[in-house]
Amino acid sequence: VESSIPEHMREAWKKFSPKGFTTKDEFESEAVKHIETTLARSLFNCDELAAYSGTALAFRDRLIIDWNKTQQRQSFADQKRLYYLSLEFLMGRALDNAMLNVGLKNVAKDGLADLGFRIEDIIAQEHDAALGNGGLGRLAACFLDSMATLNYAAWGYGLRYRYGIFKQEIQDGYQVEIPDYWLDFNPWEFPRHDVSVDVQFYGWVNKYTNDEGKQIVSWQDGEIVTATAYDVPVPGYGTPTVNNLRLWSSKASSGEFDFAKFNSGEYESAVADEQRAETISAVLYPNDNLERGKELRLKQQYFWCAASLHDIVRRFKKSKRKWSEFSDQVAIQLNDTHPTLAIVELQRILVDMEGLGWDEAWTIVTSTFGYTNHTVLPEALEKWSVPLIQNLLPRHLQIIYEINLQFLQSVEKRFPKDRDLLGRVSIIEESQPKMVRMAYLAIIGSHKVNGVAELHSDLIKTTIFKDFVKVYGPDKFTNVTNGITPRRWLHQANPRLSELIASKIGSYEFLKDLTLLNKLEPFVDDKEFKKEWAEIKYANKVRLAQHIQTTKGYSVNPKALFDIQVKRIHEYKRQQLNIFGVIHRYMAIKSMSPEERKKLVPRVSVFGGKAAPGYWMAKTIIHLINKVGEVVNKDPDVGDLLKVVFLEDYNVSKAEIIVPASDISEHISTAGTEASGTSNMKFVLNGGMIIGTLDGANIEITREIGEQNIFLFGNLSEDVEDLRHHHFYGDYKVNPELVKVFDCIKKGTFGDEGAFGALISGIVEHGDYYLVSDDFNSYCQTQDLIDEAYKDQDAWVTKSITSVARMGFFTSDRCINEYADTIWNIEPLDVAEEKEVRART
Ligand code: 73E
Repeated sequence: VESSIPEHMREAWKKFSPKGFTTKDEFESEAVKHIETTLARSLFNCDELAAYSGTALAFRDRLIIDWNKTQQRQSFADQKRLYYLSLEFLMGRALDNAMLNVGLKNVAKDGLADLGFRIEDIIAQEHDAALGNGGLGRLAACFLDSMATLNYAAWGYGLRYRYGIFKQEIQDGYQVEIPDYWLDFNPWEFPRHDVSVDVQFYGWVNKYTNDEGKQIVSWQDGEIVTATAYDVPVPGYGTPTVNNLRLWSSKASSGEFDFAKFNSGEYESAVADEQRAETISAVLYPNDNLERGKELRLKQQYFWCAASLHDIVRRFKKSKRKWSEFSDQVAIQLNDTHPTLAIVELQRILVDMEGLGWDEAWTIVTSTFGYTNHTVLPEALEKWSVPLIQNLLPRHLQIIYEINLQFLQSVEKRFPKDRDLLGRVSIIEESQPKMVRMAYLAIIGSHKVNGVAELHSDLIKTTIFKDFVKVYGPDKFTNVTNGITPRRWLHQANPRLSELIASKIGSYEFLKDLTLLNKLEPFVDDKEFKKEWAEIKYANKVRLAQHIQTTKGYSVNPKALFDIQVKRIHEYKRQQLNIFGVIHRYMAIKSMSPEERKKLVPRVSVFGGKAAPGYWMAKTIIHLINKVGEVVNKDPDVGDLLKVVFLEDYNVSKAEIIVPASDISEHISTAGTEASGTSNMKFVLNGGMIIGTLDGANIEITREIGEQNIFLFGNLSEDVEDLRHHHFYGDYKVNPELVKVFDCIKKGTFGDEGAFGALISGIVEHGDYYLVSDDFNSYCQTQDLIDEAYKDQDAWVTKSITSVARMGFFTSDRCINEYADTIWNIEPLDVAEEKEVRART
């Protein structure tokens, strides 16, 4: 590794380079130093926020040391790297995670106690980094954790949004969105003002032949926006590896913010230019599983892809290797189609800027990229209008057409008689206006395409991408079932359970090799162990009940069955089925005698999740849940037997409280619609049961934990199409029990009945696309089975322990190793030596 410091002067550097604290005293000294100097506060005005800041800065210093070393080690090792391109990284809080990963949480806890603070209060000061919508963004965060923990040389590339996902408030039962400005104090990011890339938009394409007779293509006279890098350290668990997440921020390029404009009196227009540039990275689009084709979104996508690609290419060029070795050094994974323009951009760099021939360049491109599909929902599949791309990225549109031409010619050669096939696989949809189908471009530009759970990977091969299976053969398509990091979703969220498990199986090794959980199974009949297991679940429920008390202002009984559905609000996820089931239960209770009521299992139904601001039907579902809660929770006939709670502003840090507290969680999407789901894994790993459909990863969870340990219901994905058809053309009748629920709503039981009309008519009159009525019976019956099963607490705890013991497969470590072996072709870096050095010092 090169250095500008002469050899004989390096001793001084080495002597004084910081080692980082390891003891309680050293931690206190570092934290107090930061509070008194960096923050200019003192003993007399150090509140919890200042204590958080001091603690975070102390841990940050420690991370930076390992981070710098990791980056040096990775440059030196000169191995192939993986770049994970994702528009979303839903990281949540960093401090707790950093403390656990470097193994110094107890040191900090004791140190903070010395200084007069409780560590939980300090951790709770941190603002979530909420640069994502839901499962897709959180998956990216779990992947970063696993890649660092497994010592892969891997970088994340994303956008540094000034506003993450909005904060949700409920007013009068309605969702209200509040902007999430989160950058006031963010010790976890490092601006790299020396790392920037100029990105061009608009302009025109100039083609000419130069003096040597060579075809030159130049894209010129566009607007330039500068991308500046902000780096976030990503520590692995129990390893010196700290990887890098690079987020790009936009600002007007210095050329653009033109002093000439000032001088000629155009001050306002100069400022306006500046603002327009900054708008690109200003806000995360708050839509989950929905694409709306907004120009600014396309600008975000290109801005981020171009900056990342230029950064990657710049790093490769430093190695002075031949271009043909590019894909031996670089693997790029596309998290959904959002970064598909990276394919076009790399082709442009190689052909237009580096002068490679088209075919040579295209071979490099296709061996570099892998594409992960996360959804089959038609409204989520990205399509961009040709005129929009033509205007914003004129050269890229030409390249897309060229890619399409070459591809279609190759298809025509292999299937000369199939004219329809050409139309079906064309990147360009021949509509008015024409559209670019991003998923097709991503498939054609990648060497592997994967789905995120077995059923989903089968579905994409037989439905949306079936023509591409015909063209490429089945081997281009593969499955990598999603996973979650057990560090955050077990050890951090549920420390007592993690400790109990460690005490039984002898160590915390299971956090690095989750299959070791199977060592728990021999203990399923251990009375004392079962008692502690149940006590921990109860304590977690008490904690959630306290959270409900402080945020909602009413109490729920922690002895009741906690039934939880937290995820984005979406018709396909069917929160409406859940709330209709709750109303059904409410009506049943109302009709019972006091004696009958005594036999019931008390239940708390917890909902949480955000609706996209423009998704009116999802907002109506939130409204209904809240209105049902208002009525049920104060009904004296009901008392503790049923409570309905809508938790506001569901996010990662709240999930860490909610997930460990469930008895049952709901994963009830219409079969075939939820690609994987990942919270299903989190809930089971924390000892909760699932009520679910045969959809996404529920199917593999069932296979692993056993059918007797999950509550499945509903129609199968292979029957969905026929059922939908039947709704329109058969003798379709809404389930009579559901009709009673609708009548109850229409009577005005939950206030203004008109407010919920669309929810009902969608089912009764408009074909019930999500099969709520078809699945209602089976759903309610299964809920009854759950009540029965819950009465036998001993058998319930057996199910819980057995399930946890069999969840080893669902770690994101397994998932990342599969990507590394079958898609990226990368090996972990050896850090044994580094660990030894650290142990000695
Ligand atoms: O089933 C989940 C899956 O577990 C799926 O809906 C989600 O990705 C998770 C992780 O694989 C997802 N999100 C999006 N598409 N699939 C999406 C689409 C557009 C914008 C934002 C998110």
